[in-house]
Amino acid sequence: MKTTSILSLLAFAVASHAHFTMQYIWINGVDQGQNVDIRIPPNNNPVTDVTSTDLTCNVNGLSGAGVSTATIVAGTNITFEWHQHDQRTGEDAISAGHKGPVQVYIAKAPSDAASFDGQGAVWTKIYSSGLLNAQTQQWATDVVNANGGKHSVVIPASLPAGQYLLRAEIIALHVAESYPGAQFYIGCTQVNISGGGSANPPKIALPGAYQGSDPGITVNIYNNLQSYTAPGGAVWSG
Ligand SMILES: *[C@@H]1O[C@H](CO)[C@@H](O)[C@H](O)[C@H]1NC(C)=O
Ligand SMILES: *[C@@H]1O[C@H](CO)[C@@H](O)[C@H](O)[C@H]1NC(C)=O
Ligand SMILES: [Cu+2]
Repeated sequence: MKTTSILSLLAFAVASHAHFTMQYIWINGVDQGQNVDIRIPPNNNPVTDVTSTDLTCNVNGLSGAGVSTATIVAGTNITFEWHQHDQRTGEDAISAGHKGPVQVYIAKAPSDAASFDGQGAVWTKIYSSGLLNAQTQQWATDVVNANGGKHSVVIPASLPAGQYLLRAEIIALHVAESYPGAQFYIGCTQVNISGGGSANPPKIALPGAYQGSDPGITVNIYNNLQSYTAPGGAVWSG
């Protein structure tokens, strides 16, 4: 093969596997603006080491110094919106080759959300969507892509009032047949929840709960996969 065709193949491979970040939140359908209330990572690369503190809130995500905190009431519908680059149109929101589950976790800060590092068993899973149709191999990521990069969660009304980190996660499994391979895209937003109740939901640690050997993390999705179990356990529905 000529060098030029190798180079164009490489360029295609890079372009078709471009990465993405969580760039907007919407509160009950109202767009809050780009990167508002969000801990912004330095670039759109995924995290691949499930033991790294980058798994919590992406690279540089252990502090929210200088990041604003949204004020919401319990029961609010939060929409997360992801993009490959600093643009909302002109390309796939998340590149179509990235197949996998979409999950949302929430963790209550001991004091304010901006100073919370999210370490320890503090995270409750409130949303998970994975392999939606084994026949057509439709994944949650396909729905996010078709929906302009957006997916939503309703904050359980029974959560106690207080400040929280909300962590959205998309796991891309296109090169996950060996570990490390699965790509963790993570976006954290800071919210101050009023109203609420007195629930004490189950909690896991991130990092901590995920293992490289989890069947939802090391998996070949191109072998007629019939079912998929996302890492992190069951969804708590409030
Ligand atoms: C949350 O809001 C989005 C955007 O407005 C909407 O598409 C979605 O259906 C809502 N979800 C629920 C459960 O209300
Ligand atoms: C959080 O929201 C409550 C209720 O709206 C408000 O009283 C409180 O001042 C807020 N805290 C911060 C730090 O914004
Ligand atoms: Cu990518």
